[in-house]
Amino acid sequence: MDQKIKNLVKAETKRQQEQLTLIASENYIWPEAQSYLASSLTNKYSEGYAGKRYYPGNQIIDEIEQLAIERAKKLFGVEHVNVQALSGAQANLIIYSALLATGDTIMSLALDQGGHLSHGHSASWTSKLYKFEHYQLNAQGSIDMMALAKQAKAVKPKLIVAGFSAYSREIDWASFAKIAKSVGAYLVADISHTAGLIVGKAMKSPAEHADVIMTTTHKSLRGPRGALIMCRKELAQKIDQAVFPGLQGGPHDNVIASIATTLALDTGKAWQSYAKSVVKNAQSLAKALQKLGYEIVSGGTDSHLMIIDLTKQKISGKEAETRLADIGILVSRSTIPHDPRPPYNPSGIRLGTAAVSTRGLGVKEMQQLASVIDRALKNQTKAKLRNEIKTLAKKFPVQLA
Ligand code: DSN
Repeated sequence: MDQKIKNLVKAETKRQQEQLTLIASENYIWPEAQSYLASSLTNKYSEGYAGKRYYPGNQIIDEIEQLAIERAKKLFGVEHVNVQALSGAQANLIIYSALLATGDTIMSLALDQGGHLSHGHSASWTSKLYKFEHYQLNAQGSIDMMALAKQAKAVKPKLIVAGFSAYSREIDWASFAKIAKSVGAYLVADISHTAGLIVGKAMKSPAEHADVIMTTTHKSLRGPRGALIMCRKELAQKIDQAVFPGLQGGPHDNVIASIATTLALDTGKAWQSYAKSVVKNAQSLAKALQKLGYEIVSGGTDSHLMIIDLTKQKISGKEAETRLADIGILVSRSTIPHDPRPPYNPSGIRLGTAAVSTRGLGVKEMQQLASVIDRALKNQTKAKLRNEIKTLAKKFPVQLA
């Protein structure tokens, strides 16, 4: 037995139990879905797709992958699904490579406005392969659709990415589709953050508007770390070939089984009520923080997340992240629109309620969290606040393996 690793995993499990994560991209995997990650499926090689593999012994793997695909198709209301992409950043590169030639123009939201690294940030390989033109948020922190339409006409992109990592509002999928169509561009919806809320009917779906939809599976969906690429039938072959053999080798079959189970669990009234509680909690937390004098980018949220602009408080995002982590609340530093500070030490923090809602915290606890956050940012006694968070976490245990 590797006692060192065993003890470290035990310590991490205890940390997760005793702290509260408001990191918007984190959640707790369904315990049953987690169990399949450690199954015999991890031993198998299965390059290719059901019925056409490059290794023998894949009849059962075929059935598992087909189940994951069928469940995703039904849940998201899409025509074709690839379940093999290993992560979100990888999946985005796969999509670009499937639909574009290198050097083609992509329009997306820049990282400092809420986009993702793989949406063409200069540090991401995506920006070396494609030409990115970033659209902007307006002064209120929402997407300026009029400006976007004008820009699209001017730069004539081949692809437009909508769907973000640090943007709290509903996305006008129909207008995005109209703009993309008007310039002959593909519309790609990156719903990595909000997929669980969309299938829980707490947010609008891009299914009838986007050419391709990408989501990671470990955020609001509560699955293992992985990704789904969904598209219209006509694009299926391009996408599948870009995954394998284009950019990946053997799929992680243990993860695919775990994704299949996750998709079965993310259904029905119970899931819808979870999704609603995530949004309700985010809105309550945002309101409570506003009452305490904090500025929320765009004035609120329609989703699980919010960005707090700490300029007025004269605390950097990194400093706020440290102060809160010190008392057992995890948030992530975040740029604010048109941030004068760099991404490593930006002007804001991003908070999300998916994980705390999984633990069962509700509106009442959001008021308490807002008050603790305020007191921590005002540097009140850490020991007392740490204790308050530990007690709250203990009251809402989460099933961890
Ligand atoms: N790291 C994820 C997030 O926090 O949004 C995206 O990759």
